[in-house]
Amino acid sequence: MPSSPRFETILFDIAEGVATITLNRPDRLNALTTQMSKAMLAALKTCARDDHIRCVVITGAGRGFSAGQDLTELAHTPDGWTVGDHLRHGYNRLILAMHDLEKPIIAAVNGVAAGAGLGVALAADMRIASEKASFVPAFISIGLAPDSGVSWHLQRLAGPARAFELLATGRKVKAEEALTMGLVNQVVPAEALEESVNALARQLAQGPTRGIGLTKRALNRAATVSLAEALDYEAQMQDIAIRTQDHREGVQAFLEKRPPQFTGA
Ligand code: T3D
Repeated sequence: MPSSPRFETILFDIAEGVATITLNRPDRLNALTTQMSKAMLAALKTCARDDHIRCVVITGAGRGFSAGQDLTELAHTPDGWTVGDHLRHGYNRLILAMHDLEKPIIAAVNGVAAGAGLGVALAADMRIASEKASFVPAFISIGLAPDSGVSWHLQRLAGPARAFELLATGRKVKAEEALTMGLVNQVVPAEALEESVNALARQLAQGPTRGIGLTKRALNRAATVSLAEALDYEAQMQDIAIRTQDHREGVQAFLEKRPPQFTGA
């Protein structure tokens, strides 16, 4: 079993095939610093490399998920850096790493997810929200346009009219409304969040990891191409999936009328 790498500002824990990244600045509602987004990116690279890790959970310590960019740091970008540079070196890499990781990512949204914190939550493959969670597209409240992939993800999840409304007004969306909008998969009582997420994460971590990764690739591709191209890409993914051990095990288990034992290979 691999040991868990140590980072400052985030906690990184690996157990039973599940890596948990906990944003860990609870007194600042886990507002994101440059150091923190670098640590998250390093943790995601470990998740990509390590075959023992078959599912990733991202959550926040304390009462918040993440309040987005730390606004005290935003005021102190290095000389000569534009905010665009900061985004290109930080959040853009982080959001793309989440998008490209061929393993499932669950955001366990324990509290408020604002600005770039909303971007991180929306870039996960699934969101399980505590009933205490809320979603705040905080950008416009400080005169900014969306970043961290929020323009891309929010309109795909909630539709363009709702995305515009939320991004243009900055209105807070509570957990139950987020569920009706399709922003989250499930809302659970705060005290049940950890167990609900753990159960789902363990289930995914025991699944056919390569098939799940190829599913993620197919969905990502289908979001931006024509039907003909999506069909062709599905065929390519299936050519890969059919050669996995887990495919063989799935068929064998079906024929033998027993539960499959997937290994991720
Ligand atoms: O450089 C770039 O890359 C640009 C990228 C920008 C991406 C972005 O994320 S822009 C959006 C940045 N985020 C915000 O503007 C959100 C600011 N925060 C809030 O609006 C509210 O805090 C929340 C709605 C998120 C939560 O409200 P509430 O009432 O539950 O908590 P609070 O009392 O406001 O916050 C608790 C503490 O956290 C408080 O500190 P204190 O007074 O107890 O010492 C507050 O100042 C601090 N905090 C909250 N958000 C941030 C923050 N500190 C620094 N940065 C924050 N973003």
